Amino acid sequence: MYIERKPSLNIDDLKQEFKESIKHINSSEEALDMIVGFVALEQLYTSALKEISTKLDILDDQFQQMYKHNPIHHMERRVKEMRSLIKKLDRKGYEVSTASAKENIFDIAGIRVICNYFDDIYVIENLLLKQGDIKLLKRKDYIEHPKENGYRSLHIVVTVPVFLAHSVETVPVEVQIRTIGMDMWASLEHKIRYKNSENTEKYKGILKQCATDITSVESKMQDIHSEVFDH
Ligand code: 0O2
Repeated sequence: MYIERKPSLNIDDLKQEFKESIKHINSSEEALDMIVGFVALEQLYTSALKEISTKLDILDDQFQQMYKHNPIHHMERRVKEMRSLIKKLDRKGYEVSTASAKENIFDIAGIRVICNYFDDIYVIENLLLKQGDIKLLKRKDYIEHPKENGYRSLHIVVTVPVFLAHSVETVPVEVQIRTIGMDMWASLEHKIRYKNSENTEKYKGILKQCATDITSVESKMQDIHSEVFDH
């Protein structure tokens, strides 16, 4: 099952909001070129997400067939909205252009893989990275090294070739792999942080405790599952 977040676009709002960061654009023709470029970029990264999703679906299906177990509970995927992409380029001091976005931003296409058990995370990672057309660009293991606030998840950025009518593009996709418990924690923490910074401080301690409790429950569940079903 996929949960897909669709980007929305309003050109007048964008012009107003990003007056400063796109002031190097002199004519409406150049502005139009940039918008067309960003739309093409969205199409390209959507295609890369489809390629990665299909690979993960196939692995999950084969696991079910071989071991009667689905490592993947569900997946969520999204292409970064143009507004967030421009904001990120701006925040990091990069030029606001499609060429700069392609060169500098690695999470334009993002897929979150929610696994049933802890071990499934590394099974999925290994099987994906073994594929000949997949290259690993970046890896951050926030499970082995959780963040100070309690955040846990495995992040990898991989490239996948996308075959177009007249060219082949190598496109980066950020894959976040985590368990159901880690996902539940991250969703609540993200919601609180984006809604209100006062609450972020207020719930910091309890959230960190929740992260520890979730880890403990999930590792007990993993042990039971391994004892009963691994042979
Ligand atoms: P969204 O809406 O999820 O896309 P960069 O990606 O360049 O900003 P970096 O250091 O490579 O920087 O990023 P990192 O550490 O790989 O993490 C980026 C994404 O991981 C975030 O995306 C979140 O989705 C998730 N993440 C990282 N830390 C936390 C955390 O403490 N709590 C939660 N809930 N999620 C986290 P964005 O950009 O925030 O937004």
